[in-house]
Amino acid sequence: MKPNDNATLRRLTRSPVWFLAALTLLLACQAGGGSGSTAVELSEFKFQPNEITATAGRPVKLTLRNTGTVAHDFTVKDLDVASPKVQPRSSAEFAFTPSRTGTFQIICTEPGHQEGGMVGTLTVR
Ligand SMILES: [Cu+2]
Repeated sequence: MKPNDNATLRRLTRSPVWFLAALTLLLACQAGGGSGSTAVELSEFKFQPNEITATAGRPVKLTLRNTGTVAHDFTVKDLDVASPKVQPRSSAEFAFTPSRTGTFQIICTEPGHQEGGMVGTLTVR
């Protein structure tokens, strides 16, 4: 490597962009328990897992995987959190940041699904 390249490398590693990228990665890991994202399976009529814990102000990254035969979503009305609709045999990456602590109900807003038992609990500490 030429001296010039070293100087470029030093400038790059000092750049705030790298710091932000590292910070984002760190936060993502904390929210997802290491892999960066928590897998949640959606089907008729349940969330698996149906209990999710999070930290207020920290992003929660979910991979929503629909293993059922109709569309589902992941909604927490009290926190204004609503995922896009996930079609059968599809996955969607979905992230949100809980604004406050508490225990909140997760539901699927497709007609009849909440009533059918498609509910869960989000605990924000
Ligand atoms: Cu549903």
